[in-house]
Amino acid sequence: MAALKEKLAEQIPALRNDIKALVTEHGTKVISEVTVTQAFGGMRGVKALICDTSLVEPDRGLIIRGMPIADLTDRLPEEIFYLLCTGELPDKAALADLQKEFTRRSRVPKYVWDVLKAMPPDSHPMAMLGTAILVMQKESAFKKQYDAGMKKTEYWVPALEDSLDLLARLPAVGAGIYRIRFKKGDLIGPDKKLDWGANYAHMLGVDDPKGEFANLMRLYLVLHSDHEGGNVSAHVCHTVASALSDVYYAVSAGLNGLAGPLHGLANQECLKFVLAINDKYNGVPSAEQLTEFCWSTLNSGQVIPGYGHAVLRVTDPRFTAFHAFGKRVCGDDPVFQIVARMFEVVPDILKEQGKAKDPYPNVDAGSGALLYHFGVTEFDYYTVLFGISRALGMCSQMIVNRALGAPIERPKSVGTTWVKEQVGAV
Ligand code: NMX
Ligand code: MLT
Repeated sequence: MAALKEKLAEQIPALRNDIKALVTEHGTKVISEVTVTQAFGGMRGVKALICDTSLVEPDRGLIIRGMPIADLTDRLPEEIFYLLCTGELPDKAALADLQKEFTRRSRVPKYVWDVLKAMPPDSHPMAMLGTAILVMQKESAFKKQYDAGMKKTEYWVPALEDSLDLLARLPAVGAGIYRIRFKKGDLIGPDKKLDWGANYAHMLGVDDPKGEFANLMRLYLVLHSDHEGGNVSAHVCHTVASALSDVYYAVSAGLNGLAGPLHGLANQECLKFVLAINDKYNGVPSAEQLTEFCWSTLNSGQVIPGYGHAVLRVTDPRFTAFHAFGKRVCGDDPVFQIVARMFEVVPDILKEQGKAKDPYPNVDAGSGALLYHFGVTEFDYYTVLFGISRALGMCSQMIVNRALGAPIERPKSVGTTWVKEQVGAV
């Protein structure tokens, strides 16, 4: 049995007993309430979802299984996946075993390339990613075993199988989408000696004489891996999976949410914004010019992409990690310098405007400038990178939820009239 599966098999009985005891002993206790503002306001802050893979603290940001993301930036994405699933970093043998699993499962079926090549040439890369995943649904081990008859306690096993298959193929699928969609030439095959992130970098075909692009890809894939359970993509994925839809259906659904400009697409919007500034001022603007640009954006009713967050109330530590990477690798690049100048001026502007509850940069504020520096200038592509990383989180959440027997999601909705009656507003 592979190391990750063995570790999960060892942990799951105790986890199940723990939750059973918690619900039996404390099931009627109240952990959150819902106000009218929250019900009409996107359920912000309502604590009604369980996610044990990671937590987002408003004043600290992402914490994966008790470890702040800032302490994990030198790790490989594969290690993060193991950590998300089990709560422990893998030892050398377990990591090598997981990497072997990914290599063994990495061949992308030819029909995926046929479908991608048949899509309209101006398809958005996120539509291509979702399609590529959905078209592989017929491979699902979960679907096959469910149809054959499977006990609920076994659900996590084919969910893990499907997750490993999907994650193993995603770097090749993502790189293939880049090369097909932006006419970069033939597909580049995997190099079996490389780790998950470096292999993705290799298959994209980006010139990387110093290996820094591979480093950026590893960092990128670590930083975007998970962000607890309430963000749009994780929540959608969980809801779809709760109907016992398999990993392929659930992850592609989650990615459709990630493709929205208020969520993962903000990284492409952000670079668009930075390049518009670069064009307008013919390079890095002064603080005054940038302030003027931001105010005209806000006054025309648009958001400043890459700033604000539904949960965070401090600079996103994932932005801090990208910023540090940029300072080290491309501090003199004007596009990076615009991102750095925005970090100096935008929080004060948003504070003065007084609308955004979080005036600080989020993960999307700086990642595009780094990709741009390495020649990945097609910013429509950026959310695919986010999505491939976030598949680590979506899959690990699903494996854990299957293990714990999470039920079908079905909260109660009410109408506006009911709310009015409830609060005495009629
Ligand atoms: N620029 C301008 N206005 C903003 C911004 C911003 N960056 N962020 C929030 N606001 C506005 C927001 O539109 C809302 O206005 P209104 O009352 O007119 O509807 C008001 O401030 C209050 O919003 P918040 O409660 O602070 O934010 P909320 O939790 O609703 O939304 C985001 C969070 C992330 C959707 C929001 O901050 C935003 O639109 N940011 C820009 C897009 C972005 O960077 N998204 C990426 C998020 C990270 N990710 O990868 O998913
Ligand atoms: C994420 O990484 O999913 C974003 O920061 C959005 C969120 O957490 O709501």
